[in-house]
Amino acid sequence: MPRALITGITGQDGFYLSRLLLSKGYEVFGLVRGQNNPKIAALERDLPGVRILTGDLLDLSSILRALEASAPDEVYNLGAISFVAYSWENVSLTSDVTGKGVLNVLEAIRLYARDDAERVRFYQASSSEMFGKVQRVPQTESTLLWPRSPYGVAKVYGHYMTINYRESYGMHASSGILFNHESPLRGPEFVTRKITLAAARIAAGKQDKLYLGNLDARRDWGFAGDYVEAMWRMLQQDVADDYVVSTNETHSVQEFVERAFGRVGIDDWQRYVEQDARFLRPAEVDLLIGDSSKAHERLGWKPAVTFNALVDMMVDADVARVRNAEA
Ligand code: NAP
Ligand code: G4F
Repeated sequence: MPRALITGITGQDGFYLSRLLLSKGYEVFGLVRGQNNPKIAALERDLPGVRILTGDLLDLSSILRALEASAPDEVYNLGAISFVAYSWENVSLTSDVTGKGVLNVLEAIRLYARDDAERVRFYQASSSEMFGKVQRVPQTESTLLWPRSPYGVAKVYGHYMTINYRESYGMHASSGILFNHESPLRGPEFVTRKITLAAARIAAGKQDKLYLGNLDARRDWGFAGDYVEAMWRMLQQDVADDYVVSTNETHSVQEFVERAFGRVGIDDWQRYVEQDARFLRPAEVDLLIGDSSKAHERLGWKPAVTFNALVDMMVDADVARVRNAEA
């Protein structure tokens, strides 16, 4: 039975990846931080097969202990401070967790694996946010990185550190450059879930307005359930590499709003949506659109869920939550 250790298991991708690996017969270990983290109960309820280990990306020795306890064949580093807007308010913490945390995991694996560096395969959750002020459209694995947020800068550090450990020590370390991916489990601070939750609540008469920042920003949005399959496929390759994972389509925040409100029967969404300067960013990433040909050709991966199906799935889940008085 293969064994996997996942950091960030309490997050959106942690759920979908655990479920995928459990369905493939893996023994799955999840690193959870903090004392009595309330998310542990939800994890035990939703993914009863997962074995929980405590540790923090800021603490190399805790990662080393987790490696010794789980003896993994594969490590997926999904843990991060992942909310871009928050990264300007907590620059140093974001750099430590989202950037240096990657080094801590790589170094812990190197120390743990000793003279057999390839023994533990490593996945780094890199991000299209690294392209920032995009230098080429669409973005590929070789597009110049130009991050526009402290989060993006930290992810660039983690990306290059992953490549450096692969080149320096022969580690099987891959970096997945994933474009935005969403699901009904997306945190409500991210724009997609903020919109779908508001649409459901407004339709039910529980909310009056939705306040948003830049409606013109464009993203390449896919479904998280599809994207974790690409992570796993990367670690099944004989040779580690870096891959863009995207739908190769771009849509504006406004298009997302239109579709979400239309799904709950509201065509005049302009009556409910207002721009609020609090949600504008010091530096914006205006346009993201990926070219995932390499993942398609080498991993045999392509996304199944379309933009419209994704919006509808998220709206329907929030309508059900509102109906059940969960939101
Ligand atoms: P998420 O839902 O925000 O989950 C982040 C996870 O990181 C949570 O489990 C969180 O734990 C954990 N974490 C935070 N600080 C930590 C620390 N100091 N030590 C250990 N764990 C810590 O993120 P996601 O959407 O699943 O994304 C997964 C990864 O992919 C992240 O690295 C993200 O930056 C990256 N990524 C995401 C996207 C996307 O569109 N979703 C795109 C590209 C890359 P708590 O629950 O305890 O806070
Ligand atoms: O949903 P967002 O906060 O996601 P963002 O910044 O693109 O980051 C997400 O995707 C990255 C991959 O490219 C990940 F690495 C990262 O961890 C995260 O998962 O914002 C999307 C867009 C932005 O342009 C933002 O300015 O929506 C715009 N937006 C407009 N109004 C808003 C709002 N974003 C948020 N969160 N809240 C608003 O009210």
